[in-house]
Amino acid sequence: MSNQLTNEVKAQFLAHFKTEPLLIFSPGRINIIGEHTDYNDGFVFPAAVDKGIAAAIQKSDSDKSTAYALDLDSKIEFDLNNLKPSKEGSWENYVFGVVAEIQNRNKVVGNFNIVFKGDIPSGAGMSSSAALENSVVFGLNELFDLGLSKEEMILISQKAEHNYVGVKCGIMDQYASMFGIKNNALLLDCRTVKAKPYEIDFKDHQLMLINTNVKHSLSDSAYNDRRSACENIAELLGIKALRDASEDDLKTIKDKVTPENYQKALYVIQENERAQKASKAIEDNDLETLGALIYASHNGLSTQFKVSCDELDFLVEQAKTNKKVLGARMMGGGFGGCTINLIAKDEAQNFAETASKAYEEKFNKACSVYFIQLEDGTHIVNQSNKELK
Ligand code: GAF
Repeated sequence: MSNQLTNEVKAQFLAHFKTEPLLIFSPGRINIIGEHTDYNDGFVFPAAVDKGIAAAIQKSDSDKSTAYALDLDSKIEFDLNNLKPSKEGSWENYVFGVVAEIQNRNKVVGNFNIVFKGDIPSGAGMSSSAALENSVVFGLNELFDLGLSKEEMILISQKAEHNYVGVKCGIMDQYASMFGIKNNALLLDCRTVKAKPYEIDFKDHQLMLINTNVKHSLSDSAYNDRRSACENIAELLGIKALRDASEDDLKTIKDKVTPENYQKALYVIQENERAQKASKAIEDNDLETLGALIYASHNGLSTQFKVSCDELDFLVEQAKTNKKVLGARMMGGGFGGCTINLIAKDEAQNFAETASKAYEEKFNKACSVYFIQLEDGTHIVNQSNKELK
């Protein structure tokens, strides 16, 4: 967690609203494997990280509420009794959506002020959206004694994203951001919304992210299209979700779906198996197998599910040329953002440099490398910036 971020939002809050705020830190996430499986009721393997959103929040006596996005230097005043989604792509939809979804649960939120800032680059595929939603719902729950459990809070965050942001996301991002555990990844069963923590210590290997620094447009609509394609195939199969299908089941409807959608469903079924196999590989400390599963995941995302892009494919190909990278794949929704790499510690710096150079030569723009720590989920930060239990 960045103390600097927390200090900054606190200072800005005091300067603008002259009262002591409650400070929240809500992390972004990585995902080791299990991509686009969450909304198919399947398994995912995310972890909260040391990058996220710091928020300063407090009740207000005014008849309006205010949200201030420090990164964008954008401030908005709004009426809690008249919430509607703003235009598509507006940051305030994350805040409005959370408040509206709390209200939909017949809980009463009074006026409040919030100042927030993050250190997750937008479009990196590290869930800055879920981090923001969770910081808002967590803060409001504290301030207004709403009595919401963490499980309820993440459902509110997810609904905000569905109904105000327009992305029909699964539950992975909100879950990982809220329930993250330091030094652990969480094997989350998205049907039961229960996770098993796995301590991550790869000894002489580590995880490293490389951000393509691109986010191709239409990614939200392509995401929603993928989700409906999966749901339609589940319906054809007469099952609740693709999690319940085997490859043999899928063959029975091969002539009823397009070859493209068939491949997408096949990818989901296979990825769901890979996520579970990955947890076994981690238990056995079998990093070769884990790496191979990660490469296979990327191959499926790129050639079957079709959510990769040239920049991501290029970085994964670069990884494959280096024997010390055991696995690499695109991470998150796709169409840009980061690759996640499982790499020997003694090679990380060298690969970061060679991959960055090759990327710049190929695309004429820079990528960014992140070495991340796995951290706890959304929490209150006390005034001396020590985390409260
Ligand atoms: C995005 C979504 F928000 C998640 O729910 C998940 O589907 C992910 O893409 C793909 O695995 O981050």
